[in-house]
Amino acid sequence: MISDLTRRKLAELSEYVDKGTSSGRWLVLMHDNPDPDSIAAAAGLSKLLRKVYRRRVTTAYGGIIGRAENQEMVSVLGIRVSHLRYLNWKHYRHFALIDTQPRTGNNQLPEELTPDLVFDHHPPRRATLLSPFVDVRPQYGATATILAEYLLAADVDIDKRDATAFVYAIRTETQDFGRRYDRADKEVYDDLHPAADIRALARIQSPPLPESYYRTLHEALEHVESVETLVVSHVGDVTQPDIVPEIADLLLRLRGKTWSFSTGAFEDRLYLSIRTTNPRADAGRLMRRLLGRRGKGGGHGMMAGGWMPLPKNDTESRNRLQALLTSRLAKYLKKNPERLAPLILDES
Ligand SMILES: [Mn+2]
Repeated sequence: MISDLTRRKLAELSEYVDKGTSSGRWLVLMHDNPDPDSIAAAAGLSKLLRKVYRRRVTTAYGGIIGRAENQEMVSVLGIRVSHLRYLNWKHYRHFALIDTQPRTGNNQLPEELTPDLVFDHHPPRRATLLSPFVDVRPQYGATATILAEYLLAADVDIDKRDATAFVYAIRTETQDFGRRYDRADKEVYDDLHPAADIRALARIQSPPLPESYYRTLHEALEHVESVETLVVSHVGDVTQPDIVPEIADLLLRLRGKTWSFSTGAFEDRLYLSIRTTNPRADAGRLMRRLLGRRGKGGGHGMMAGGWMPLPKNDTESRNRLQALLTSRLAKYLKKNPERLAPLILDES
């Protein structure tokens, strides 16, 4: 089940960590607003560094763990993660980026720092190649799959909590294998599923939700617009940015629609999310085109995310920006933005 590629990369990693690094502290850094994939993968890498290479490791993130499900995952599984605001970069000798890459704009690694290790499944970027050890597999559905393979190849014990985290990561990241995935994702999933805690999984999947969740959802549903197969909704200030992709996912399930787009404001940024059901599409490229030089973002073929600065977050200028982005996206998708019309949801 463990591919030759993983065995080769593990040997390369051992060579690098054993001979190319000091015994100083490691910082394993996830992307901002970490999702289950980055949380499980980061926990996996931290375990590998501790158990196999006897290194001292801190697992960290920037932004917020926003979704109730993700907070539940961390607390139910007792995963130890620290927010960067409580850490000092100077205390760390070595750095690893996980489920993200240098200069993507979705992690807090300072630009002048080159990470020792990069593990990811997003399309490879030029800045990543400067790192001494890189394992980027864009064909994989989840970064967690890569790290699970390393632990298996290194014969590190995968306990019930680890197995649960990996299973949940692969499930959410591939939307229960409804999205693009590699055979490796399915193999790791099938291998670890019997060891996972199904009660914990159930709790993680349906945690209590805050009122703000329903409030934002209500606002989003009140403002749905559509032209042909594109469906769009924008909201104002949100209490956590992860609700924006959640809205895009929900809209994409509307019958007859193949593209969805949502945005929402958090602090001084407008967060954007694009989803499509078209497996041949390149949502990441569309997102970068939409953001231009003003924002940062990217993604895979069928899903993409990003943000742009909101210098003025008053309702009027925000509305104007949201309308402009919608009409631009409609044009990219060869749909007439003039024909964008509200979707009336209360008609029976
Ligand atoms: Mn991921």
